Amino acid sequence: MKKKILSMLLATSMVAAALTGCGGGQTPAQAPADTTQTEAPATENKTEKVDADIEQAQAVAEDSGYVYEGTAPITQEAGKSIKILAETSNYTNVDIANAEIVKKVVADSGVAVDWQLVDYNNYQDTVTPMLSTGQADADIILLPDQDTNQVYIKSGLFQPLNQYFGSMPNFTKWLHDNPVMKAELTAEDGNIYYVPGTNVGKDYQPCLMYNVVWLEKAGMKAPETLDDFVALLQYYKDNDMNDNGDKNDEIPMSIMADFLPYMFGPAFGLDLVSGFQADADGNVTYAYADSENYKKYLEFLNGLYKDGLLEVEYTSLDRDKVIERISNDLTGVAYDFSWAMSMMYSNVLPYYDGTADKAFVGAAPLSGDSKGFYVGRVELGNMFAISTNAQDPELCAKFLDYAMSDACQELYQWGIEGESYQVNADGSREFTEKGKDNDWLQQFGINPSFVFPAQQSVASTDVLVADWHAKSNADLRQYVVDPWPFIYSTDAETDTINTYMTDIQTKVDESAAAFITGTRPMTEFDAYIGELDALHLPEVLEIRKQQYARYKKALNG
Ligand SMILES: [Ca+2]
Ligand SMILES: [Ca+2]
Repeated sequence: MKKKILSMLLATSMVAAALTGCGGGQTPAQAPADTTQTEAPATENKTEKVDADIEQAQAVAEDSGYVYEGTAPITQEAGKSIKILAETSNYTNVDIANAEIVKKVVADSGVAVDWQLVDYNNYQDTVTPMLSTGQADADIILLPDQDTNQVYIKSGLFQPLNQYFGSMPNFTKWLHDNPVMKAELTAEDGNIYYVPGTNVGKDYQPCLMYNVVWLEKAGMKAPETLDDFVALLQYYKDNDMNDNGDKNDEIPMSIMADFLPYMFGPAFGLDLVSGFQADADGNVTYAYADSENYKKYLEFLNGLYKDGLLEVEYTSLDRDKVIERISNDLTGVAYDFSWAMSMMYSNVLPYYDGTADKAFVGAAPLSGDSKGFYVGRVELGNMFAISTNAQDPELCAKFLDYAMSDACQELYQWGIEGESYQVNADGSREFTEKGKDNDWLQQFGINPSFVFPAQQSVASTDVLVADWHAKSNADLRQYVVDPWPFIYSTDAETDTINTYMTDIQTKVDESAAAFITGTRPMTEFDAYIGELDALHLPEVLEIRKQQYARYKKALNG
Protein backbone atom coordinates (compact mmCIF):
# COMPACT_ATOMS: atom_id res chain seq x y z
CA MET A 1 0.00 0.00 0.00
CA LYS A 2 2.84 2.33 0.81
CA LYS A 3 4.28 1.85 -2.62
CA LYS A 4 0.98 2.50 -4.30
CA ILE A 5 0.41 5.69 -2.40
CA LEU A 6 3.92 6.80 -3.18
CA SER A 7 3.59 6.33 -6.87
CA MET A 8 0.16 7.91 -6.95
CA LEU A 9 0.64 10.91 -4.84
CA LEU A 10 4.09 11.92 -3.92
CA ALA A 11 6.45 14.22 -5.63
CA THR A 12 8.79 14.72 -2.75
CA SER A 13 9.63 12.05 -0.27
CA MET A 14 8.58 14.18 2.67
CA VAL A 15 5.35 12.34 2.54
CA ALA A 16 7.07 9.05 2.11
CA ALA A 17 8.60 9.75 5.46
CA ALA A 18 5.28 10.71 6.95
CA LEU A 19 3.81 7.52 5.64
CA THR A 20 6.52 5.34 7.08
CA GLY A 21 4.73 5.46 10.37
CA CYS A 22 1.28 4.89 8.95
CA GLY A 23 1.88 1.51 7.39
CA GLY A 24 0.12 0.29 10.49
CA GLY A 25 3.00 -1.52 12.12
CA GLN A 26 4.30 1.18 14.37
CA THR A 27 3.35 0.79 17.97
CA PRO A 28 3.09 4.15 19.64
CA ALA A 29 4.43 2.59 22.82
CA GLN A 30 7.58 1.66 21.00
CA ALA A 31 10.67 3.31 22.31
CA PRO A 32 13.11 4.61 19.74
CA ALA A 33 15.37 1.93 18.34
CA ASP A 34 18.32 1.44 20.53
CA THR A 35 21.98 0.81 20.67
CA THR A 36 25.39 -0.14 22.02
CA GLN A 37 28.31 0.23 24.39
CA THR A 38 29.17 0.26 28.03
CA GLU A 39 30.46 2.69 30.57
CA ALA A 40 28.94 5.47 32.55
CA PRO A 41 27.73 8.49 30.63
CA ALA A 42 30.42 10.89 29.61
CA THR A 43 30.49 13.75 32.03
CA GLU A 44 32.57 16.27 30.19
CA ASN A 45 30.97 18.86 27.98
CA LYS A 46 30.41 16.93 24.81
CA THR A 47 30.14 19.58 22.18
CA GLU A 48 33.02 21.62 23.58
CA LYS A 49 35.35 19.72 21.34
CA VAL A 50 33.17 20.25 18.30
CA ASP A 51 32.83 23.94 19.01
CA ALA A 52 36.57 24.37 19.39
CA ASP A 53 37.20 22.51 16.18
CA ILE A 54 34.73 24.66 14.31
CA GLU A 55 36.30 27.89 15.51
CA GLN A 56 39.85 26.82 14.98
CA ALA A 57 39.16 25.40 11.55
CA GLN A 58 37.38 28.36 10.07
CA ALA A 59 40.64 29.91 8.95
CA VAL A 60 42.47 26.98 7.32
CA ALA A 61 41.26 25.26 4.14
CA GLU A 62 42.88 25.74 0.83
CA ASP A 63 44.15 23.58 -1.98
CA SER A 64 47.04 24.99 -3.98
CA GLY A 65 45.73 28.51 -4.10
CA TYR A 66 42.05 27.67 -4.51
CA VAL A 67 40.01 28.03 -1.37
CA TYR A 68 36.69 26.20 -1.15
CA GLU A 69 34.28 28.46 0.69
CA GLY A 70 31.07 26.49 0.40
CA THR A 71 30.17 27.08 -3.24
CA ALA A 72 31.07 25.06 -6.33
CA PRO A 73 33.52 23.92 -7.41
CA ILE A 74 35.06 22.14 -4.47
CA THR A 75 38.44 22.00 -6.20
CA GLN A 76 40.08 23.36 -9.33
CA GLU A 77 42.40 20.43 -9.74
CA ALA A 78 41.44 18.37 -12.77
CA GLY A 79 40.94 14.62 -12.81
CA LYS A 80 39.77 14.18 -9.22
CA SER A 81 37.24 11.50 -8.44
CA ILE A 82 35.43 10.07 -5.43
CA LYS A 83 33.85 6.66 -4.90
CA ILE A 84 30.44 6.80 -3.26
CA LEU A 85 28.55 3.80 -1.90
CA ALA A 86 24.85 4.59 -1.66
CA GLU A 87 21.46 3.20 -2.64
CA THR A 88 19.24 3.20 -5.69
CA SER A 89 16.00 5.15 -5.78
CA ASN A 90 12.99 3.44 -4.24
CA TYR A 91 11.33 4.05 -7.61
CA THR A 92 12.53 1.12 -9.67
CA ASN A 93 12.29 3.08 -12.95
CA VAL A 94 14.59 5.85 -11.72
CA ASP A 95 18.31 5.73 -12.53
CA ILE A 96 19.35 8.06 -9.73
CA ALA A 97 23.02 8.35 -10.68
CA ASN A 98 21.98 9.61 -14.12
CA ALA A 99 19.14 11.83 -12.97
CA GLU A 100 19.59 15.48 -14.06
CA ILE A 101 19.66 16.90 -10.53
CA VAL A 102 22.28 14.43 -9.36
CA LYS A 103 24.40 14.89 -12.47
CA LYS A 104 24.29 18.65 -12.01
CA VAL A 105 25.53 18.48 -8.41
CA VAL A 106 28.38 16.23 -9.47
CA ALA A 107 29.29 18.34 -12.50
CA ASP A 108 29.23 21.57 -10.51
CA SER A 109 31.39 20.07 -7.78
CA GLY A 110 34.27 19.67 -10.22
CA VAL A 111 35.03 16.06 -9.30
CA ALA A 112 33.88 12.84 -10.94
CA VAL A 113 31.85 10.37 -8.90
CA ASP A 114 32.27 6.64 -9.22
CA TRP A 115 28.88 5.43 -8.00
CA GLN A 116 28.40 2.09 -6.30
CA LEU A 117 24.66 1.82 -5.89
CA VAL A 118 23.07 -1.03 -3.99
CA ASP A 119 19.38 -1.84 -4.37
CA TYR A 120 17.23 0.29 -2.08
CA ASN A 121 15.28 -2.71 -0.83
CA ASN A 122 18.39 -4.68 0.15
CA TYR A 123 20.64 -1.84 1.23
CA GLN A 124 20.76 -2.67 4.90
CA ASP A 125 21.15 -6.43 4.35
CA THR A 126 23.87 -5.94 1.76
CA VAL A 127 25.91 -3.12 3.23
CA THR A 128 25.87 -4.09 6.90
CA PRO A 129 28.04 -7.20 6.28
CA MET A 130 30.24 -5.24 3.86
CA LEU A 131 31.03 -2.83 6.67
CA SER A 132 31.53 -5.45 9.35
CA THR A 133 33.95 -7.42 7.16
CA GLY A 134 35.79 -4.32 5.95
CA GLN A 135 34.85 -4.91 2.31
CA ALA A 136 33.26 -1.60 1.54
CA ASP A 137 35.62 -0.03 -0.99
CA ALA A 138 34.33 3.54 -1.16
CA ASP A 139 35.38 6.99 0.01
CA ILE A 140 31.94 8.19 1.04
CA ILE A 141 29.43 5.73 2.41
CA LEU A 142 25.71 5.97 3.07
CA LEU A 143 25.22 4.11 6.35
CA PRO A 144 22.84 1.15 6.28
CA ASP A 145 21.33 2.45 9.55
CA GLN A 146 21.84 5.40 11.86
CA ASP A 147 24.56 3.69 13.90
CA THR A 148 22.62 4.34 17.09
CA ASN A 149 24.87 1.83 18.85
CA GLN A 150 28.06 3.56 17.64
CA VAL A 151 29.18 0.23 16.23
CA TYR A 152 30.85 1.74 13.18
CA ILE A 153 32.21 4.67 15.13
CA LYS A 154 33.83 2.42 17.69
CA SER A 155 35.27 0.07 15.12
CA GLY A 156 37.09 2.98 13.50
CA LEU A 157 35.44 2.64 10.11
CA PHE A 158 34.87 6.35 9.67
CA GLN A 159 36.75 9.59 10.02
CA PRO A 160 35.81 12.03 12.74
CA LEU A 161 34.68 15.02 10.70
CA ASN A 162 35.89 17.64 13.17
CA GLN A 163 39.36 17.62 11.69
CA TYR A 164 37.89 18.75 8.36
CA PHE A 165 35.52 21.37 9.66
CA GLY A 166 37.73 24.04 8.11
CA SER A 167 36.66 22.60 4.74
CA MET A 168 33.02 22.29 5.72
CA PRO A 169 31.54 25.79 6.02
CA ASN A 170 28.02 24.69 5.08
CA PHE A 171 27.97 21.80 7.50
CA THR A 172 29.39 23.77 10.42
CA LYS A 173 26.87 26.55 9.85
CA TRP A 174 24.10 23.98 9.74
CA LEU A 175 25.29 22.45 13.01
CA HIS A 176 25.26 25.89 14.58
CA ASP A 177 21.75 26.56 13.32
CA ASN A 178 20.42 23.16 14.44
CA PRO A 179 21.50 22.63 18.05
CA VAL A 180 19.20 19.66 18.67
CA MET A 181 20.57 17.70 15.72
CA LYS A 182 24.10 18.78 16.59
CA ALA A 183 23.63 17.33 20.07
CA GLU A 184 22.10 14.18 18.63
CA LEU A 185 25.00 13.73 16.20
CA THR A 186 27.68 14.25 18.84
CA ALA A 187 29.09 10.83 19.71
CA GLU A 188 30.11 9.80 23.20
CA ASP A 189 33.72 10.73 22.39
CA GLY A 190 32.68 14.27 21.55
CA ASN A 191 33.26 13.93 17.81
CA ILE A 192 30.81 14.20 14.94
CA TYR A 193 31.10 11.45 12.33
CA TYR A 194 28.08 11.79 10.08
CA VAL A 195 26.54 14.27 7.68
CA PRO A 196 22.80 13.60 7.74
CA GLY A 197 19.90 14.04 5.40
CA THR A 198 16.87 15.25 7.31
CA ASN A 199 13.17 14.58 7.57
CA VAL A 200 10.62 17.25 8.21
CA GLY A 201 10.00 17.12 11.95
CA LYS A 202 7.30 19.65 12.68
CA ASP A 203 5.24 19.91 9.52
CA TYR A 204 2.58 17.61 8.14
CA GLN A 205 2.53 15.56 11.32
CA PRO A 206 -0.43 13.47 12.49
CA CYS A 207 -3.35 15.62 13.63
CA LEU A 208 -7.01 15.77 14.47
CA MET A 209 -9.39 16.51 11.57
CA TYR A 210 -13.05 17.48 11.57
CA ASN A 211 -15.75 17.33 8.95
CA VAL A 212 -16.43 21.05 8.72
CA VAL A 213 -19.93 20.57 7.30
CA TRP A 214 -20.97 18.52 10.32
CA LEU A 215 -19.42 21.02 12.71
CA GLU A 216 -21.49 23.74 11.10
CA LYS A 217 -24.69 21.70 11.25
CA ALA A 218 -24.03 21.15 14.95
CA GLY A 219 -23.45 24.87 15.37
CA MET A 220 -20.08 24.19 16.99
CA LYS A 221 -16.49 25.19 16.46
CA ALA A 222 -13.72 22.61 16.53
CA PRO A 223 -13.54 21.63 20.24
CA GLU A 224 -10.41 22.50 22.15
CA THR A 225 -11.20 20.63 25.37
CA LEU A 226 -12.04 17.02 26.12
CA ASP A 227 -15.41 18.05 27.56
CA ASP A 228 -16.43 19.95 24.43
CA PHE A 229 -15.15 17.11 22.32
CA VAL A 230 -17.30 14.54 24.11
CA ALA A 231 -20.31 16.83 23.79
CA LEU A 232 -19.71 17.04 20.05
CA LEU A 233 -19.47 13.26 19.67
CA GLN A 234 -22.68 12.85 21.63
CA TYR A 235 -24.40 15.36 19.35
CA TYR A 236 -23.28 13.43 16.29
CA LYS A 237 -24.58 10.25 17.86
CA ASP A 238 -27.98 11.72 18.68
CA ASN A 239 -28.61 13.55 15.42
CA ASP A 240 -28.99 12.81 11.71
CA MET A 241 -25.81 14.52 10.60
CA ASN A 242 -25.89 13.20 7.03
CA ASP A 243 -29.57 14.01 6.48
CA ASN A 244 -30.58 10.57 5.29
CA GLY A 245 -33.48 10.26 7.68
CA ASP A 246 -31.63 7.85 9.99
CA LYS A 247 -30.34 9.28 13.24
CA ASN A 248 -28.38 6.15 14.04
CA ASP A 249 -26.11 5.44 11.09
CA GLU A 250 -23.44 7.99 12.04
CA ILE A 251 -20.18 6.85 13.57
CA PRO A 252 -19.18 9.98 15.51
CA MET A 253 -15.42 9.46 15.15
CA SER A 254 -13.22 7.05 13.20
CA ILE A 255 -9.82 6.77 14.88
CA MET A 256 -7.43 3.93 14.14
CA ALA A 257 -6.25 2.39 17.43
CA ASP A 258 -2.60 3.37 16.93
CA PHE A 259 -3.61 7.02 16.86
CA LEU A 260 -5.55 7.06 20.14
CA PRO A 261 -2.36 7.78 22.14
CA TYR A 262 -1.46 10.60 19.75
CA MET A 263 -4.92 12.08 20.05
CA PHE A 264 -5.69 11.86 23.75
CA GLY A 265 -2.34 11.44 25.54
CA PRO A 266 -1.35 15.13 25.44
CA ALA A 267 -4.55 16.27 27.22
CA PHE A 268 -3.26 14.22 30.15
CA GLY A 269 0.27 15.55 29.82
CA LEU A 270 1.52 12.35 28.22
CA ASP A 271 3.74 11.80 25.18
CA LEU A 272 2.55 8.25 24.55
CA VAL A 273 3.95 8.49 21.04
CA SER A 274 7.56 8.56 22.21
CA GLY A 275 6.77 6.57 25.35
CA PHE A 276 9.66 8.06 27.27
CA GLN A 277 9.43 11.74 27.98
CA ALA A 278 11.30 14.41 29.93
CA ASP A 279 9.77 17.34 31.76
CA ALA A 280 11.14 20.87 31.80
CA ASP A 281 13.52 19.95 34.62
CA GLY A 282 14.88 16.99 32.68
CA ASN A 283 13.09 14.34 34.76
CA VAL A 284 12.53 11.27 32.59
CA THR A 285 9.42 9.12 32.92
CA TYR A 286 7.71 6.34 30.99
CA ALA A 287 4.32 7.73 30.05
CA TYR A 288 2.62 4.31 30.07
CA ALA A 289 3.61 3.87 33.71
CA ASP A 290 2.39 7.26 34.91
CA SER A 291 0.28 6.12 37.83
CA GLU A 292 -1.86 9.24 37.90
CA ASN A 293 -2.18 10.64 34.38
CA TYR A 294 -2.08 7.44 32.38
CA LYS A 295 -4.76 6.02 34.65
CA LYS A 296 -6.93 9.07 33.89
CA TYR A 297 -6.27 8.61 30.19
CA LEU A 298 -7.47 5.01 30.31
CA GLU A 299 -10.50 5.97 32.39
CA PHE A 300 -11.40 8.61 29.83
CA LEU A 301 -11.18 6.18 26.90
CA ASN A 302 -13.07 3.54 28.86
CA GLY A 303 -15.80 6.17 29.34
CA LEU A 304 -15.95 6.87 25.59
CA TYR A 305 -16.14 3.15 24.95
CA LYS A 306 -18.96 2.60 27.44
CA ASP A 307 -20.91 5.52 25.96
CA GLY A 308 -20.62 4.10 22.46
CA LEU A 309 -18.50 7.02 21.28
CA LEU A 310 -15.42 4.84 20.76
CA GLU A 311 -16.58 1.97 18.58
CA VAL A 312 -16.62 -1.60 19.89
CA GLU A 313 -14.31 -2.86 17.14
CA TYR A 314 -11.93 0.09 17.39
CA THR A 315 -8.81 -2.09 17.34
CA SER A 316 -9.62 -3.43 13.87
CA LEU A 317 -10.39 -0.11 12.20
CA ASP A 318 -8.02 0.59 9.30
CA ARG A 319 -7.50 3.50 6.92
CA ASP A 320 -9.47 1.91 4.07
CA LYS A 321 -12.53 1.69 6.31
CA VAL A 322 -12.14 5.30 7.39
CA ILE A 323 -11.97 6.38 3.75
CA GLU A 324 -15.05 4.31 2.93
CA ARG A 325 -17.01 5.90 5.78
CA ILE A 326 -16.01 9.38 4.73
CA SER A 327 -16.98 8.70 1.13
CA ASN A 328 -20.44 7.69 2.47
CA ASP A 329 -20.65 10.74 4.77
CA LEU A 330 -20.87 8.53 7.85
CA THR A 331 -18.30 10.00 10.20
CA GLY A 332 -17.31 13.38 11.60
CA VAL A 333 -13.86 13.10 13.18
CA ALA A 334 -10.60 11.52 12.01
CA TYR A 335 -6.98 11.49 13.12
CA ASP A 336 -4.19 10.65 10.74
CA PHE A 337 -1.01 11.85 9.10
CA SER A 338 -1.69 15.34 7.83
CA TRP A 339 -1.21 14.18 4.25
CA ALA A 340 -4.52 12.31 4.46
CA MET A 341 -6.39 15.56 5.09
CA SER A 342 -6.80 16.74 1.51
CA MET A 343 -5.27 13.79 -0.31
CA MET A 344 -7.24 10.82 1.09
CA TYR A 345 -10.14 12.09 3.18
CA SER A 346 -11.56 15.40 1.94
CA ASN A 347 -11.22 14.35 -1.67
CA VAL A 348 -13.64 11.44 -1.18
CA LEU A 349 -16.23 13.43 0.76
CA PRO A 350 -19.38 13.56 -1.45
CA TYR A 351 -19.76 17.34 -1.23
CA TYR A 352 -16.09 18.35 -1.28
CA ASP A 353 -15.68 21.34 -3.59
CA GLY A 354 -11.99 22.03 -3.10
CA THR A 355 -12.56 24.47 -0.25
CA ALA A 356 -12.02 24.13 3.48
CA ASP A 357 -15.75 24.77 4.04
CA LYS A 358 -16.64 21.35 2.66
CA ALA A 359 -13.66 19.33 3.83
CA PHE A 360 -12.00 17.43 6.66
CA VAL A 361 -9.78 20.12 8.14
CA GLY A 362 -7.04 19.93 10.77
CA ALA A 363 -7.57 21.54 14.16
CA ALA A 364 -5.77 22.29 17.40
CA PRO A 365 -4.99 19.37 19.72
CA LEU A 366 -7.37 18.64 22.61
CA SER A 367 -6.57 19.94 26.06
CA GLY A 368 -7.56 18.53 29.43
CA ASP A 369 -5.84 19.26 32.71
CA SER A 370 -2.78 19.68 30.49
CA LYS A 371 -2.55 21.83 27.40
CA GLY A 372 -2.72 19.79 24.23
CA PHE A 373 0.16 19.28 21.80
CA TYR A 374 1.16 17.25 18.79
CA VAL A 375 4.30 15.12 18.78
CA GLY A 376 6.84 15.77 16.01
CA ARG A 377 9.40 13.36 14.62
CA VAL A 378 13.13 13.00 14.91
CA GLU A 379 14.60 14.92 11.98
CA LEU A 380 17.80 12.96 11.40
CA GLY A 381 17.55 10.80 8.29
CA ASN A 382 20.16 9.06 6.12
CA MET A 383 23.72 9.36 7.42
CA PHE A 384 26.78 9.83 5.19
CA ALA A 385 30.33 9.15 6.39
CA ILE A 386 33.89 9.34 5.11
CA SER A 387 35.78 6.06 5.18
CA THR A 388 38.98 5.85 7.19
CA ASN A 389 40.48 4.41 3.99
CA ALA A 390 39.35 7.29 1.81
CA GLN A 391 41.97 8.34 -0.75
CA ASP A 392 41.50 12.04 -0.14
CA PRO A 393 39.33 12.58 2.94
CA GLU A 394 39.63 16.36 2.75
CA LEU A 395 38.15 16.32 -0.75
CA CYS A 396 35.38 14.00 0.47
CA ALA A 397 34.63 16.42 3.29
CA LYS A 398 34.33 19.24 0.80
CA PHE A 399 32.10 17.15 -1.42
CA LEU A 400 29.73 16.25 1.41
CA ASP A 401 29.76 19.85 2.53
CA TYR A 402 28.87 21.08 -0.92
CA ALA A 403 26.21 18.38 -1.28
CA MET A 404 24.45 19.77 1.77
CA SER A 405 24.77 23.45 0.81
CA ASP A 406 21.70 25.62 0.39
CA ALA A 407 22.30 25.72 -3.35
CA CYS A 408 22.11 21.94 -3.54
CA GLN A 409 19.11 21.74 -1.21
CA GLU A 410 17.30 24.05 -3.64
CA LEU A 411 18.12 21.67 -6.43
CA TYR A 412 16.97 18.66 -4.39
CA GLN A 413 13.69 20.26 -3.48
CA TRP A 414 12.73 22.05 -6.68
CA GLY A 415 15.06 20.84 -9.41
CA ILE A 416 16.10 23.19 -12.21
CA GLU A 417 14.31 26.44 -13.07
CA GLY A 418 12.47 26.27 -16.37
CA GLU A 419 12.60 22.50 -16.29
CA SER A 420 10.92 21.22 -13.16
CA TYR A 421 9.77 24.52 -11.65
CA GLN A 422 9.07 28.13 -12.49
CA VAL A 423 9.15 31.33 -10.48
CA ASN A 424 5.94 33.34 -10.52
CA ALA A 425 5.71 37.13 -10.73
CA ASP A 426 5.24 37.36 -6.95
CA GLY A 427 8.42 35.37 -6.38
CA SER A 428 6.61 32.15 -5.36
CA ARG A 429 7.51 28.90 -7.03
CA GLU A 430 5.54 26.14 -8.54
CA PHE A 431 6.32 22.96 -10.36
CA THR A 432 5.94 23.12 -14.14
CA GLU A 433 3.44 20.90 -15.93
CA LYS A 434 6.25 18.39 -16.40
CA GLY A 435 7.23 18.81 -12.76
CA LYS A 436 3.71 17.98 -11.64
CA ASP A 437 4.08 14.56 -13.22
CA ASN A 438 5.47 12.54 -10.35
CA ASP A 439 7.11 9.90 -12.53
CA TRP A 440 8.91 12.54 -14.53
CA LEU A 441 9.93 14.44 -11.41
CA GLN A 442 11.32 11.32 -9.76
CA GLN A 443 13.32 10.50 -12.89
CA PHE A 444 14.60 14.06 -12.86
CA GLY A 445 16.07 13.21 -9.44
CA ILE A 446 13.91 15.20 -7.05
CA ASN A 447 14.84 14.75 -3.38
CA PRO A 448 17.78 12.39 -4.03
CA SER A 449 18.15 11.35 -0.38
CA PHE A 450 19.40 7.96 -1.58
CA VAL A 451 22.70 9.45 -2.68
CA PHE A 452 23.04 12.88 -1.04
CA PRO A 453 22.30 14.45 2.36
CA ALA A 454 18.99 15.94 1.20
CA GLN A 455 16.65 17.84 3.45
CA GLN A 456 12.92 17.39 3.09
CA SER A 457 11.16 20.57 2.20
CA VAL A 458 7.90 21.98 3.48
CA ALA A 459 7.52 24.44 0.60
CA SER A 460 7.59 21.82 -2.10
CA THR A 461 4.95 19.83 -0.24
CA ASP A 462 2.79 22.91 0.26
CA VAL A 463 2.38 23.17 -3.49
CA LEU A 464 1.23 19.57 -3.78
CA VAL A 465 -1.67 19.71 -1.33
CA ALA A 466 -4.77 21.93 -1.42
CA ASP A 467 -4.07 25.56 -0.50
CA TRP A 468 -6.27 25.33 2.58
CA HIS A 469 -4.35 22.22 3.62
CA ALA A 470 -1.01 24.02 3.44
CA LYS A 471 -2.52 26.82 5.51
CA SER A 472 -3.84 24.33 8.05
CA ASN A 473 -0.38 22.80 8.33
CA ALA A 474 1.13 26.22 8.96
CA ASP A 475 -1.49 26.87 11.65
CA LEU A 476 -0.84 23.57 13.43
CA ARG A 477 2.92 23.84 13.48
CA GLN A 478 2.77 25.88 16.70
CA TYR A 479 1.39 22.87 18.59
CA VAL A 480 4.13 20.44 17.59
CA VAL A 481 6.69 19.52 20.25
CA ASP A 482 9.98 17.66 19.88
CA PRO A 483 9.78 13.90 20.35
CA TRP A 484 12.19 11.90 22.47
CA PRO A 485 15.52 12.63 20.75
CA PHE A 486 17.91 10.39 18.86
CA ILE A 487 20.67 9.55 21.36
CA TYR A 488 23.69 7.34 20.77
CA SER A 489 23.68 4.32 23.06
CA THR A 490 26.26 2.05 24.58
CA ASP A 491 26.39 -1.75 24.16
CA ALA A 492 25.31 -2.36 27.71
CA GLU A 493 22.40 0.03 27.41
CA THR A 494 21.23 -1.60 24.21
CA ASP A 495 21.49 -5.09 25.65
CA THR A 496 19.36 -4.15 28.62
CA ILE A 497 16.75 -2.35 26.58
CA ASN A 498 16.51 -5.04 23.92
CA THR A 499 16.18 -7.67 26.62
CA TYR A 500 13.29 -6.02 28.43
CA MET A 501 11.50 -3.57 26.18
CA THR A 502 9.66 -6.03 23.94
CA ASP A 503 7.86 -7.65 26.86
CA ILE A 504 7.12 -4.27 28.38
CA GLN A 505 5.56 -3.06 25.14
CA THR A 506 3.48 -6.19 24.77
CA LYS A 507 2.22 -5.80 28.31
CA VAL A 508 1.42 -2.13 27.69
CA ASP A 509 -0.49 -2.81 24.47
CA GLU A 510 -2.53 -5.71 25.85
CA SER A 511 -3.33 -3.87 29.04
CA ALA A 512 -4.41 -0.69 27.27
CA ALA A 513 -6.97 -2.58 25.19
CA ALA A 514 -8.18 -4.50 28.25
CA PHE A 515 -8.64 -1.38 30.38
CA ILE A 516 -10.33 0.60 27.59
CA THR A 517 -12.82 -2.14 26.74
CA GLY A 518 -13.37 -2.97 30.40
CA THR A 519 -12.29 -6.60 30.24
CA ARG A 520 -9.84 -5.61 32.92
CA PRO A 521 -11.26 -3.38 35.66
CA MET A 522 -9.53 -0.11 36.47
CA THR A 523 -9.20 -1.35 40.05
CA GLU A 524 -6.32 -3.45 38.71
CA PHE A 525 -4.36 -0.46 37.49
CA ASP A 526 -1.90 -0.61 40.40
CA ALA A 527 -1.36 -4.27 39.68
CA TYR A 528 -0.52 -3.31 36.08
CA ILE A 529 2.14 -0.89 37.31
CA GLY A 530 3.54 -3.70 39.45
CA GLU A 531 3.66 -5.96 36.39
CA LEU A 532 5.73 -3.38 34.49
CA ASP A 533 8.14 -3.19 37.41
CA ALA A 534 8.44 -6.96 37.39
CA LEU A 535 9.34 -6.75 33.68
CA HIS A 536 12.34 -4.58 34.67
CA LEU A 537 10.92 -1.23 33.63
CA PRO A 538 12.93 0.53 36.39
CA GLU A 539 16.20 -0.68 34.82
CA VAL A 540 15.15 0.54 31.37
CA LEU A 541 14.07 3.85 32.82
CA GLU A 542 17.42 4.28 34.56
CA ILE A 543 19.16 3.91 31.19
CA ARG A 544 16.83 6.39 29.55
CA LYS A 545 17.68 8.86 32.30
CA GLN A 546 21.41 8.45 31.70
CA GLN A 547 20.95 8.83 27.97
CA TYR A 548 18.86 11.92 28.36
CA ALA A 549 21.46 13.46 30.67
CA ARG A 550 24.09 12.91 27.97
CA TYR A 551 21.85 14.50 25.38
CA LYS A 552 21.17 17.53 27.57
CA LYS A 553 24.86 17.97 28.16
CA ALA A 554 25.57 17.98 24.45
CA LEU A 555 22.65 20.30 23.81
CA ASN A 556 23.66 22.85 26.40
CA GLY A 557 27.37 22.56 25.70
CA1 LIG B 1 -26.48 10.03 14.67
CA1 LIG C 1 -27.99 9.65 9.33
